[in-house]
Amino acid sequence: SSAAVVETKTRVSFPSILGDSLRLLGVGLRKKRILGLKNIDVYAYGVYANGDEVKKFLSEKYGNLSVSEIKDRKDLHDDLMEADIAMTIRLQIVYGKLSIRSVRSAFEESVGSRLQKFDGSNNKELLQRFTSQFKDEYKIPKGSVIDLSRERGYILRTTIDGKEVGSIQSKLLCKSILDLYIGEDPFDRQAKEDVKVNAASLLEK
Ligand code: DAO
Ligand code: DAO
Ligand code: DAO
Repeated sequence: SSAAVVETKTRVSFPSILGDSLRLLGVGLRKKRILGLKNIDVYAYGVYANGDEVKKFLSEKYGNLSVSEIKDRKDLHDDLMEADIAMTIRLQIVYGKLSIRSVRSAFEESVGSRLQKFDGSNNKELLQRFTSQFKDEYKIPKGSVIDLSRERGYILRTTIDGKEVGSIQSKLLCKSILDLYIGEDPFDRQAKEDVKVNAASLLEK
C-alpha cells in the first residue's frame, strides 16, 4: 500500500515508498542526552531498502527457511548490512536548535565509535572526509529532511531537502552508519526489530 507510517512520539510521517523502489521497513527516534541531564529528541528516522534486492538476496541465501527461522538467524544482520543492497536512512529533524557544529561533533562520537568497532581505528581521515561535506553555512532547522543513501557499489550519498551535498565511496563508512540504526546497539530498538521482521517478510511477497 502507499500509506505513510507515523513515528509515534514525534508524529513525523514517512512515506511507505521512496522513489519507486525503496520500501519503508521501520521508523524510529534518535535522542541525545545533553549536559548529562535531559534527553532531547533530535530527529525521527525511517529505514528504507530496495524490496526486490532484499528479497533476491534473502531467497538466494536462505531460500529454504521460513520467515521466522530467517529472522532469528544471528548472521542476518551482518549479511544485510554488508550486502550491496540500495538503502536509505531518512532523517527528519525535530530539534529546533541544531548547529552544524553540534552535528559534526555528535557524528564524530556516534559514527567514530562504529569505525573504531569495525576497523580498530578511529579513521580520522574518513570521518573528516564525511564531515567536511557539512559546510558551516548550511542550516538544518526543524523539519529538514536528510537522506543518507547507500547506493550500489557502497556509495554513501547525502542530500538535504532533496539537494545533494556530497557522496563518498566507502564500505566501512556505509556499514558504520547503518550500524547506528540496525546494529547491535541501535538508537531505537523497536525500529530495528520492525526492520528485521519486515525485511524477512518480504520473502513472502
Ligand atoms: O548542544 O544544543 C545542543 C544539543 C545538540 C544535540 C546534537 C545532536 C546531534 C545529533 C546528530 C544530528 C544529525 C543530523
Ligand atoms: O545521529 O549521531 C547520529 C548520526 C547522524 C548521521 C547523519 C549526519 C548527516 C548530517 C548531515 C548534515 C549536514 C548539515
Ligand atoms: O542483531 O540479532 C540481530 C539481528 C538484527 C537484524 C537486523 C536486520 C537488519 C535488516 C536490514 C534489512 C535492510 C536491507
